[in-house]
Amino acid sequence: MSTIAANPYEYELPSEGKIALVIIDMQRDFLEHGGFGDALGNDVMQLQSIVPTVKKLLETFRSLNFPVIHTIEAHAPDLSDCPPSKLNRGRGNLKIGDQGSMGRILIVGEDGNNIIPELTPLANEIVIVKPGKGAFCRTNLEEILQKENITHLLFTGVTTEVCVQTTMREANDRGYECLLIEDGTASYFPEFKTSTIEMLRAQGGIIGWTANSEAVIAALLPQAMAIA
Ligand code: C5J
Repeated sequence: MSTIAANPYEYELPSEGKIALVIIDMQRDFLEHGGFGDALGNDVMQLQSIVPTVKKLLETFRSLNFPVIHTIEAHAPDLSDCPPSKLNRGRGNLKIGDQGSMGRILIVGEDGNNIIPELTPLANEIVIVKPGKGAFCRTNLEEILQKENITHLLFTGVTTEVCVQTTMREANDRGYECLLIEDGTASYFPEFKTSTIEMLRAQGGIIGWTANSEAVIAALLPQAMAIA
């Protein structure tokens, strides 16, 4: 049985099901000036540092022909999928649906809603457009995972304590074996990232595991040799 060196203990790679890389919300809205993150008063540069690591993980999964799932937080142009509780929260200088420098904030199809160019999905990769923080809420993600026989999920993306953590908790409750890649996730608040990592893996891995990208890649590459 192959394992990833992880915390709180080794993470076993699946012998029957499949493992997928989940890249949460690496979209311009959160990583660039003029988007939703910026409108809420955050320093978007905090999130840029993980781009090379996520790209390396993405390239590793692509080289192995393993499934990749990208998510995008987005709403319909008429905001019919955006509850008032979300729309009216935050009190930033722009609200969801307002016109910003990259188009309407957090609206599907607008420039700011695109995944950053370095991580643009390939045609065969799964893209989940989600109106909530969690990727299972009002999407067909669970159906896709079942259909593809995906049982193990490795999480990257932004922001650690909001959409990444919410999705990992949703996945854990649905029975998926979840691991958060520590250097593949970022927050506008570094201390929130640290706390999230600690709370997810506490109590013997109550929500799942954490590991760094080097350990993940080191464990996966021999799989490529086995496949070849
Ligand atoms: C937020 C996200 N922070 N992707 N979204 O609103 O974490």
